[in-house]
Amino acid sequence: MTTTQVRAACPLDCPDTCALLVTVEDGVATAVKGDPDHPTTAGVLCTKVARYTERTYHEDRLLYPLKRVGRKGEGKFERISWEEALDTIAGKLTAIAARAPEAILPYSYCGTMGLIQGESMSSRFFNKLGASLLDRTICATAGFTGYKYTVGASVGTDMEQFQNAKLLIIWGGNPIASNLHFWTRAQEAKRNGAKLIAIDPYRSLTAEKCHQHIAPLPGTDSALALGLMHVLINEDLLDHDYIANYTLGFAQLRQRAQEWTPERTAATCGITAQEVIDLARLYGGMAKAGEPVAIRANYGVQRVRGGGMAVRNIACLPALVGAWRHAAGGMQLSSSGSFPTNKPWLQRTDLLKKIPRTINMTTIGDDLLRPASPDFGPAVQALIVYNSNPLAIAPESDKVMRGFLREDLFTVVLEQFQTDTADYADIVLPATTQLEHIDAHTSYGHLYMMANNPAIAPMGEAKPNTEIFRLLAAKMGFDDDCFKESDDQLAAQAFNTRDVRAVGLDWDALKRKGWQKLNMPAAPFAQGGFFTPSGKCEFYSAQMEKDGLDPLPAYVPPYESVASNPALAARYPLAMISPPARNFLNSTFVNVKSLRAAEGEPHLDIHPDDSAARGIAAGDMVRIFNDRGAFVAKARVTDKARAGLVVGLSVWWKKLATDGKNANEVTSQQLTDMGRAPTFYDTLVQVEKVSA
Ligand SMILES: Nc1nc2c(c(=O)[nH]1)N[C@H]1C(S)=C(S)[C@@H](COP(=O)(O)OP(=O)(O)OC[C@H]3O[C@@H](n4cnc5c(=O)[nH]c(N)nc54)[C@H](O)[C@@H]3O)O[C@H]1N2
Ligand SMILES: Nc1nc2c(c(=O)[nH]1)N[C@H]1C(S)=C(S)[C@@H](COP(=O)(O)OP(=O)(O)OC[C@H]3O[C@@H](n4cnc5c(=O)[nH]c(N)nc54)[C@H](O)[C@@H]3O)O[C@H]1N2
Ligand SMILES: [Mo]
Repeated sequence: MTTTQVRAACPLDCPDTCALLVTVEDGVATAVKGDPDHPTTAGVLCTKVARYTERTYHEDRLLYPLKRVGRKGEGKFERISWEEALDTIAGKLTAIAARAPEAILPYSYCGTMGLIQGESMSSRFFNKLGASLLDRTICATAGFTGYKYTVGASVGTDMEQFQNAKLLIIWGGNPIASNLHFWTRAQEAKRNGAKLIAIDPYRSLTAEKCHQHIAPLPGTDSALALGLMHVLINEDLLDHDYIANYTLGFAQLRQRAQEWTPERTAATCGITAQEVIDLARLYGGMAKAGEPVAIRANYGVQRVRGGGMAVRNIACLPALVGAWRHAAGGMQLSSSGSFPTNKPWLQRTDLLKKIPRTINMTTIGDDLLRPASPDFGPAVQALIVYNSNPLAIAPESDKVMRGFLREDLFTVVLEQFQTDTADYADIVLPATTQLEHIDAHTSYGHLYMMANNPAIAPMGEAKPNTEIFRLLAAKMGFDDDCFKESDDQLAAQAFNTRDVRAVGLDWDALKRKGWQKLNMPAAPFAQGGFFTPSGKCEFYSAQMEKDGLDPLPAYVPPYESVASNPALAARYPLAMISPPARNFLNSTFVNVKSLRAAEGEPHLDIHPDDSAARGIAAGDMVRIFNDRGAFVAKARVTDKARAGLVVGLSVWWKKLATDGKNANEVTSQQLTDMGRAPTFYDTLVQVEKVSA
């Protein structure tokens, strides 16, 4: 028997991007372990990825191309050859492109975060074709935009510093579930005497383990940040030197913050004024005493109407108190902006003959149902889905489903499994997993460039995304040289090695080692150097004004809440959020039996007051509904959900859920204040017991 160890990288949409060691015995991957030498992975994997071989060798893996033989959505397919599949697709796309190439739409997100199996050959293909562009907003663009206005780029505290912080505010994140290796460092900080505070409307696994939990109403974080500014300014818990040298617009901010007394803040957020005052005193007081105070801000605050502003307001706090002076202070939203990549070359944007229209992936429900019009252009006639499961993850699911049901829509799905979305395909193409293909990775939580070596041969007739688009390009007669580049050639040029942060990077060496840290200063903004137009932390943003936004930190109320929409709340009085379940990764892994067993079945956490008022007992099946739709879950009566809030951990595969539906039946397609992002956690519902 020959046994080898292959260096790989976790492809999942998670900040941790772990370095993996894959054990291969006679061509079979038998174990996936965390690389003990990689400083952030430190030999530890989450339960999901520790089971990556279970997923790879799953009996339901798609191994051959399929064509639909039943009705759309029914899930009846027949095996066909690659030749037939590619001929069918190329024929359809060529005919549609001859009339209107923009009628073709790619739909993809982060099934893999790889630079190569994500958007490289696929983008080249769609750019050459002149297909519609996809605005990839489903996750992070609200906060990204708010942070960019304020700080300039997605750069922040290095996660390898957090163990040295003395105060850690975990704001809208549940790292025990979704950022495990940060949590390891937070615990180390705790052992070193740090105080941990969670800000989350729900007592998540993480909030439960922090010293303090502050539970504001969903969508009110921008107000909470303003209230904190009020106290910091009025009690002079400021770093005047830092403000004078490295920030812009303090005088205007001071004035704005006066509007946000602790009492007004408390009333808006549904917390006490004392909580606002105490948090500000602790944060500003410790900073003033020279202690490192850090904020780990995450996605929980972004999935509401004011999601962009919430992140912007939070991002003002470290500059006010001078927390950026310490490597272990400051704030991390995402480290993605630290990586110098060659995306324009990988994606060959220069192949575009003109700039096509852009369709927002968040509003795919509406856009698939939209007829041709001068405003919109042609109706979508062909949809190519890869690295995504829109039937499960996109909001207002009933509309998404109705769009996918259109008989005149030609749908191709590249997948590893027969997902809810694959059920609606005309052609399904089998895709390889991370163990079967090559890739290069950045991270949005740490600062390492990563390489993924293939550990095993492709299963069945599965092919990497890149290869599928290469073959399609050849079928369609695209003969540019860029369609001939191999994955290894692409990966070798994925990083910009002329940039100081990646200088000296050698792809072959990276493949052997697995990872290499970016060359970056430990405290990125200790002496200013923000990436904004002014080079300062912008409390006042002229760019926001140009973009039609309030140039100062402001409160943007939710679309749907008791306070902001009483008429709607009269019918649908409960706020619903649907954050990630620990054992799933968005909708990935829901079909892995051991992980699904750990989650059980779809649940709804409901406060005892709210369940009692509705005659609901623990374990009852309940129907959660609003004007957009309904789904069923099993009630868990618990004060983890504050009164007025219900929580349905997500994202379930519909066909594996109790009633064939999931939380996205009730979420809306309304967009955030900036970044054109979804508002998954800005949803009012009513809940009733399901009669037997
Ligand atoms: N196990 C696991 N890990 C994951 C994922 C997964 O599905 N499962 N998903 C990955 C992806 S794609 C992402 S984007 C990240 C997301 O991971 P996180 O950034 O941790 O974000 P969420 O899990 O969306 O939300 C975190 C917390 O925000 C709270 N929250 C909801 N609304 C609000 C609000 O208005 N204000 C505040 N302060 N808190 C609020 C929720 O109750 C939840 O506990 O995790 C990644 N990691
Ligand atoms: N209600 C609610 N909805 C949400 C969220 C929420 O918190 N609540 N979270 C939102 C967030 S943060 C995000 S990021 C989105 C995530 O939405 P998606 O990015 O669509 O994520 P997944 O549901 O994990 O689906 C990814 C699919 O890609 C496939 N895949 C993986 N690798 C490959 C590959 O190499 N090739 C091909 N062809 N396929 C591959 C997987 O099998 C999987 O089915 O969901 C959003 N939806
Ligand atoms: Mo996400």
